[in-house]
Amino acid sequence: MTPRLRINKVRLLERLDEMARIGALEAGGVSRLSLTDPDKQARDQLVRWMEALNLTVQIDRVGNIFGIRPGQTGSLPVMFGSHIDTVSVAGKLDGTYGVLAALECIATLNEHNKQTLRPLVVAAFTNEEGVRYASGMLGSAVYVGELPIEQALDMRGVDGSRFGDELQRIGYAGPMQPGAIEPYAYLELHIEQGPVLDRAGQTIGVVEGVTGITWLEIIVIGAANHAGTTPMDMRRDAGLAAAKVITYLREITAALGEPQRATCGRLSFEPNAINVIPGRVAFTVDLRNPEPSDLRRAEAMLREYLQKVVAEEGVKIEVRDLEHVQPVRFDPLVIGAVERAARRLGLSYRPMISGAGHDAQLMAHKYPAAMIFVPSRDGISHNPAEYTDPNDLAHGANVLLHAVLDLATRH
Ligand code: HGY
Ligand code: MN
Ligand code: MN
Repeated sequence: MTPRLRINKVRLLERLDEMARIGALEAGGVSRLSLTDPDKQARDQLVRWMEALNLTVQIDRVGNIFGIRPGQTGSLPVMFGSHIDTVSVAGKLDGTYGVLAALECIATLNEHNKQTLRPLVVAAFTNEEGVRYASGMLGSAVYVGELPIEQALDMRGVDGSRFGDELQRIGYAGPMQPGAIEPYAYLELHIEQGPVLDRAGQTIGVVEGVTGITWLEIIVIGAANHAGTTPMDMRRDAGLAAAKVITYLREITAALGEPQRATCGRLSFEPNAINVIPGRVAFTVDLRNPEPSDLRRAEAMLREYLQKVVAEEGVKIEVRDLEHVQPVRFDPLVIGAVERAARRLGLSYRPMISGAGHDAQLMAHKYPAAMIFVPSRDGISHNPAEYTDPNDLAHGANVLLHAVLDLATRH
């Protein structure tokens, strides 16, 4: 075990800055929705960096990108990475940090000419965020066989585009069968995106599991009508009905208590005119809980309340299931490698459960996996104000390096 090995912080920060210039927004932050041109540019940049590090690059049929470094044996590889697509107005760290830190680990091993027993594979999964194609963690879900490839390729984006066509357009419809590389273990380094480490003043999150996620789209059908002439008792106001449901989300979280979360993130009115009662409203609900039975209860409470609103407001309501991701508990062997690395590096650490979804959550459904967190200042993420102290970025990358070495040097 080469305990003194450390990543090169300056090189990591330079790559992060270079990647943040791709899809940079005037007002700050980045926007690289999956399969858009900025996503393509970021993918091209990643592939160039992988090739410069002598990694063999493989692309699979849903655009997942893998950089392979041979081991001294042909045993199952240690895979580590994350995603480089972003939400619509993002910071520069969510996902990208985990992929670029993985590259930095490879660069460090190369320059010290350090071989590992097991091959190493750096991974970047397609469409983790699910903002354009509303099935988050799509690339990893296909990878572990939970989402059929054809269903993924036929998926329609919020902009009406077809996933498979966009993948072809940007040149990332690869030949490799998703799942062709079976990892011995999968590790993902990620910013926490919440306030726990920052508040506790601790450096490393040894992530032991990830919350469950339910994404729904709710369509309310009422009757567009005149805002002035229509008496209040004659309305079928889809806007008011939607507002009641969105407000009810707080009653669900109050009833279930922490760590139940409920969010309406996307809403559209039709015809969206100041003097017309909305005839149709579409909005999303994001429910989260690490306890499967509580997540089911939250969803049941919501569906029951929808019936109440239908009766009260004389509207019709349709519910579209966008995504149901099971909560996971990670593998003790991989968690142990993370904890040993943090301890050896003399870093403060704590066990945690992730409130954000991650590709590691899908990978854990099939392979031993775990995650490493570093603090997010004020717990902010999915926002250009997302920030992690550069020293913490380096600490996280060193924990990744040593956890990978721990796993890659064992039979
Ligand atoms: O939504 C999530 O939790 C993740 O950021 N995709
Ligand atoms: Mn992420
Ligand atoms: Mn995210």
